Amino acid sequence: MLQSTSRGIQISGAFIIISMSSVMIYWNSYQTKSADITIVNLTRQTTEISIKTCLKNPPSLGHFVFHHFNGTLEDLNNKYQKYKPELGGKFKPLECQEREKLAIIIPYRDRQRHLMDFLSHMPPMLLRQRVEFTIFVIEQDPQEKFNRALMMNVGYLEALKQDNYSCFIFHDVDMYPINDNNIYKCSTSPRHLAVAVEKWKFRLPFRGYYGGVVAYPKAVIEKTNGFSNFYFGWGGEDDDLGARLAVVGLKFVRPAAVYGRYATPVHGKDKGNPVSKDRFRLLGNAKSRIWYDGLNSVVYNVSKIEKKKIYTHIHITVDRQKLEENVKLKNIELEMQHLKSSPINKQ
Ligand code: UD2
Ligand code: MN
Repeated sequence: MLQSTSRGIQISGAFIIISMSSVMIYWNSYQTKSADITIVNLTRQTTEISIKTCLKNPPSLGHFVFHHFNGTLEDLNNKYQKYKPELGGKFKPLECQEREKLAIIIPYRDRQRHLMDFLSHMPPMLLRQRVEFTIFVIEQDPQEKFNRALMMNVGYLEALKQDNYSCFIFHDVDMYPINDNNIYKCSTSPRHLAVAVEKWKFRLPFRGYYGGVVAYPKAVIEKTNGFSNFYFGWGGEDDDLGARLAVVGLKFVRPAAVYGRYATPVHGKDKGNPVSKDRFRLLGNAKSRIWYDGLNSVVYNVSKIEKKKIYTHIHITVDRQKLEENVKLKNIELEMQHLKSSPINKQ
């Protein structure tokens, strides 16, 4: 027999209390009733079960199609109302409780059409996957050349000011997964999800390609000191990720190509994001910069945080000169510490 009460469900003598974090079964020796709440006096025997925890292999459609979206943000707000997202766009699966909190970080500038497509395409898939997530759009103001990896650092730091996210997916705004077995959750290793991208004829362009979409658990981001702050303009910053991981002894893992499929609209180069002339030079010493060029030296200014109904939009200004000075200072500071702690100086 299954009987609902205001606090729980009674099943032939066993009482299940549904709490936020777990489901506890208490085998009761006797019960009393107070007001409309059943109070259960418990024996010592308690068993924790996980029927409320989301499954690792949620129901899936497999292949699902990307459609361009022609509506407005208001249309999407209405469409997603049934999922009851918290302000700022924190979505939780309705059927179960997910342990991992995912922040999707989108480096962004002036791609309204792509953003609307992203916001239309992603939440239904993520909710089918039973992911608890928030989308953070990190918009770099127009003064300086676009810096994708810097926006990733900012997104990580700013998301953590909002909640204790444990998994971070750094995502191009113009990439749309088309197989929902490509699960948007973290493992202990960093994951490169964009394995078969339309733009690259659904093949990896080269083995060490880490563009588009990557998933990092928090511990890995801390280990690599986030991402480099130096890649202004297009290119290089994705290759830099691989170099950082190699320094800390980690490698990307990937889903099977049949899952990691993405639709990509054709687009030109953006005005504020010319091909970086420095990228090969920067890649040349990427491994030695990891300790001082990253989360521990990033400088930026938050000009506005907009908590929208279905996502959070953060506006950032970057003073390139200040940033580069700070990174250099961090290098000097670390070298001084290193010298101080070297055996010769300790004598
Ligand atoms: C490739 C990679 C991308 C990145 C880039 C080099 C793929 C599928 N993607 O993308 O991950 O490594 O090369 O930087 O291979 N953006 C804006 N506004 C701008 C410029 C960029 O929002 O003005 C953002 C946006 O999220 C975009 C991303 O940066 O998706 C990458 O820029 P892109 O789309 O111009 O570069 P693309 O397609 O060559
Ligand atoms: Mn693109």
